Amino acid sequence: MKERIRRYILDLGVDDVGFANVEDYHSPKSYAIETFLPGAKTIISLVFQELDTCESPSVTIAMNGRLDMNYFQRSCSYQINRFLKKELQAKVVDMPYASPMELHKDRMALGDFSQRHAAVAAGMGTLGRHNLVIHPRFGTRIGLTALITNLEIEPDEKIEQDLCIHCDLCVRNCPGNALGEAGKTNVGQCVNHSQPYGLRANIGFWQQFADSSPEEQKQMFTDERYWRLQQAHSIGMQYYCFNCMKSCPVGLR
Ligand code: B12
Ligand code: SF4
Ligand code: SF4
Repeated sequence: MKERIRRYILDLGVDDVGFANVEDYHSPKSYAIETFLPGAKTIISLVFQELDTCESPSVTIAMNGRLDMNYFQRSCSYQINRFLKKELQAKVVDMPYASPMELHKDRMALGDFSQRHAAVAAGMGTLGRHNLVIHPRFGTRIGLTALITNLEIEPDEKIEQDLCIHCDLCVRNCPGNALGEAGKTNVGQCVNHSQPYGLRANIGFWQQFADSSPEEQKQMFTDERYWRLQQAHSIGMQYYCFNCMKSCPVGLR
């Protein structure tokens, strides 16, 4: 059964797949797996290579490549879910790449489910100095997603070797100095650079709007800042920085 599932997934064009027993998923800050699927037994972790667009000096092109990957990844998740249900009568849920996520005041920038912890548990890589998962063949330039099922599938072995070569290029190339402390990403400093038109900027805009005269408010709508906020909002999350991904030399050929 496991090989049949693996073959189906790889034939879709997914770059790699690993299986983990739900008991081997240890992400203290995310919700218990049972809250997503009662009776869950296995996590299926999917790896998608990030396009070379992430290297583009144009952040628009970099983000466009990310969106291409996201659309493909969503389509694969849907097809795999349908396959497992139709062919193996399984219960399956697809776990979000990033959003949607439950939003609570006491859970700032926390996913309901941690794709990184799932990938590490499923033998898809190890954590690097940049706090991202490094895949043995593709390095850091990967996107992660997962499905959870009630099928019992033999887990893959975890990778024991440290794939990070500790060159510190990610730390030095972070424009926000968000990786200064090992094992911890400074979320505020990262967000300022990677999502300059995200929720924080949106709140700032509307606060200023509320304090402005009617004439100033009119001008605010003709400002590039407002247009960028609108575009970022329509995309969902528009990233302006990919430096920690693109500066990591592991897996580059
Ligand atoms: C919220 C979020 C963010 C937030 C906050 C991140 C954060 N607090 O860690 C912000 C906006 C800052 C962010 C930034 C980025 N993100 Co982000 N993000 C997420 C998201 C949606 C949730 C992450 C989360 O909940 N983290 C909080 C909890 C789980 O973290 P934690 O328990 O505190 O874990 C930390 C520690 O526990 C520690 N740790 C200690 N021991 C261990 C052991 C193991 C096994 C692990 C895994 C971790 C770990 O490392 C962790 C990182 O600080 C995930 C998708 C998902 N649902 O998983 C993507 C995700 C992590 N992001 C991703 C990426 C690529 C980015 C960016 C490069 C932006 C971009 N251009 O795409 C930057 C990189 C920042 C960095 N170097 O850390 C990818 C990572 C791919 C990979 N190769 O690993 C993910 C998995 C999206 C995806 N589906 O592919 N992100
Ligand atoms: S995405 Fe950019 S700002 Fe955020 S940690 Fe990576 S390099 Fe730093
Ligand atoms: S850039 Fe160097 S230090 Fe950073 S994660 Fe990659 S190998 Fe490790």
